[in-house]
Amino acid sequence: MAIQKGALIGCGFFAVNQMHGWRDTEGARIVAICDRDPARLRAVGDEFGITRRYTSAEDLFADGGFDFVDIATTVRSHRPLVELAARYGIPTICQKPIAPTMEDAKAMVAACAEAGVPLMVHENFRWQSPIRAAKAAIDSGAIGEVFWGRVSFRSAYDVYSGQPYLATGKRFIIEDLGIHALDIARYLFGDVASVTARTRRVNSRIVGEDVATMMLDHRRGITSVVDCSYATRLPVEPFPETLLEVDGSKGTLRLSQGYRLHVHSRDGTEVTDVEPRLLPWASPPWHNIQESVSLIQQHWVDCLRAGREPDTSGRDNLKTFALVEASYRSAAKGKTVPVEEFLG
Ligand code: NAD
Ligand code: 89V
Repeated sequence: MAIQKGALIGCGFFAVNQMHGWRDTEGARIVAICDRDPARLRAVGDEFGITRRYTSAEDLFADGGFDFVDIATTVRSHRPLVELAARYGIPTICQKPIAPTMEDAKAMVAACAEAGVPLMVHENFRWQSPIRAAKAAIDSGAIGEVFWGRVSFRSAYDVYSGQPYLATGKRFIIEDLGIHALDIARYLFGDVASVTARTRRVNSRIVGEDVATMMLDHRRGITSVVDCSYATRLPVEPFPETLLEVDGSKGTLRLSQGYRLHVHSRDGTEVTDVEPRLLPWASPPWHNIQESVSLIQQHWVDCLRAGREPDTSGRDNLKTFALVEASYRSAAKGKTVPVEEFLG
């Protein structure tokens, strides 16, 4: 099988994980990188031995010589870069959040569809191995028919030092972190009809909300609560673990802190250690997220080769992004918001 050659745009904080992930990915390799900041371009180019370096995405695409592009820039540049890739007919991965608005997100998905190029959103949290272990346990039928769930991410970890832009945006935790938890809720419990949300800012040094609670009415009749906080000081800091509670007709599932998966059914309680692998380049506590980067990137290459739509395609991700939009609208209006308002 031919190796898929990739280009990566945006050599910042998170892209380093993606570059490590690409080194591990079977069937792909990065041949060119781009960042408008020459210092960041040099740092990543030198660390990963990439000699083709660009400070302009237009120049990168004009030179070509790659089969896909991985866009790892922050949200404002996602639409122009995805549309540029579509104009060049290049299959594209775009980091989350897909866009700042639903209008932009839909335009990006439409541009790729019209150009006939695959678009995957780098929505990696559902690729975390503890989340996949929980999904496999639910799908095994061990806890029966699910009727209630909770996806929870509560922490006081200083995310602002690595990602200073998180402190400055009008929107914060739902758009940046809640988006992952909302996607996990969709992954585990199915698509959502309506959302009721409440938000708060506890940390006065940031602009956006750092606490959010969302109640989701899933189309399959399941109710779930998605809650996230960066203002929650706990005796043992859980960052970046997403915890789960799932109740079913025959039992319960809990993914608790320390990567412990409890499946309780009539047969008893099984407790499994589902801590993710520590990849050679990974550094705790980030290893959970870092492993999921490798897994989603391998999924991309496998889908590209098989001509299959990725699980978190642009099309699929509109349904997750609609939950973000619905949550902000619900919190602003103090009302339950139908998700259809954003997808129609
Ligand atoms: P960052 O600011 O550290 O890096 C972004 C880089 O992109 C910068 O170096 C900047 O110069 C470059 N850039 C921006 N626009 C560009 C353009 N038009 N052309 C070329 N270069 C451009 O940001 P980050 O923390 O690495 O975040 C990047 C993205 O990754 C964000 O969308 C963020 O939400 C996402 N992210 C995802 C995860 C995850 O687990 N999936 C974790 C962290 C960050
Ligand atoms: O996913 C993200 O974009 C990151 C982090 C994992 C720290 O929340 O901001």
